[in-house]
Amino acid sequence: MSTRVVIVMGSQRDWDVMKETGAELDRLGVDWTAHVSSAHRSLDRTLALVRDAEAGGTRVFVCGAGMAAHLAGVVAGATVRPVLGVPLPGGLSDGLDALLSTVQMPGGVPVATVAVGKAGAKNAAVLAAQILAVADEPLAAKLRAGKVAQAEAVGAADAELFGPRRSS
Ligand code: RP5
Repeated sequence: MSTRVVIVMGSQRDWDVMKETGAELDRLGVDWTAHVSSAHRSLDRTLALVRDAEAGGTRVFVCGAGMAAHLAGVVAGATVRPVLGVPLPGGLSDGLDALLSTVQMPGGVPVATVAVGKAGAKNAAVLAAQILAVADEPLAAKLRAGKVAQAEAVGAADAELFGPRRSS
């Protein structure tokens, strides 16, 4: 039995960003596991990992990689589950290389690509949860509560900076 979400990253150095995905999934109560497995350096291991996870019941893959970031695309080629790609900073233009490598997939092999870096890693977790929530009403309720909390935080920030709202 596999976790519903599997996070894969190309290098152990990617964990500093990709741990944001795990932290957000924890906040949402979604089970996950993470692995280091490179599309370039350990292709066979990556393919075996994806096939085993899918056979074990994994619903969504989140793949983080930097530079010539082919990991999400390779995983997408090996599964029919949704693949979310997180481009990681550090290469050319601090992640522009990874963004283009992750997002520019050929027709028929989609990778849902999120923002570069920590915001993207967090959003990949939220998006994975939204995919799961299509068939998980308690999780959908948590996501709705998260939206309400976000809106309240914006209102609180406005009030803190500029005082209570006055009607005109
Ligand atoms: C990518 O190359 C990895 O995802 C990592 O972001 C980048 C550099 O990897 P290391 O050489 O630091 O292991 O495949």
